[in-house]
Amino acid sequence: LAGTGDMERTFIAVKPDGVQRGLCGEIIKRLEQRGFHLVAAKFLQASEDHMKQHYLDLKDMPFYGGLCKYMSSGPVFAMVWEGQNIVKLVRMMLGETNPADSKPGSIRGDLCINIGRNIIHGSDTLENAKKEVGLWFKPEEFVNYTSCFQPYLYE
Ligand code: IDP
Ligand code: MG
Repeated sequence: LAGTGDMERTFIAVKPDGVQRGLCGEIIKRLEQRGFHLVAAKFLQASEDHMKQHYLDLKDMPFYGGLCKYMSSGPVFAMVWEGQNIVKLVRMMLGETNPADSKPGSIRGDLCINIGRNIIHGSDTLENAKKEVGLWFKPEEFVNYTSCFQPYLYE
């Protein structure tokens, strides 16, 4: 986006529990209302191998196998959003990994209860965001367009 130096992209996915519970719209609404800019999206069922790759950093955790199975058991809504400082801001919007520790007002604090069913993924660092965006999306899947809100969101 013109006139703004620190634009970032982050990878966000509504997990199978969030899709089943009909929360895609609510999650997209919150990201839109914050002012973030959607640049890619797709609705798919990921393979277990794909989820193992996505969660590779957690391969030694006891819940890794179950997590990857669960994440590939049903549809996910995968998206890339853009905005200034978006990686950190989205992590704040998500709340904590455990919904029980997430403040009201956050997505997990408002919409879910259990750590294994916490409805949404968001990249935790800019470096991981770049990896995840590349793992989930091909270059031709991005849409380039200018948001008419841009001069009212950024100085
Ligand atoms: P994050 O999603 O907040 O980044 P991570 O630590 O990266 O959290 O863990 C990835 C996902 O693994 C979590 O969102 C959650 O679904 C699951 N998870 C994390 N810790 C546990 C656990 O202790 N038990 C079961 N599932 C867990
Ligand atoms: Mg994580």
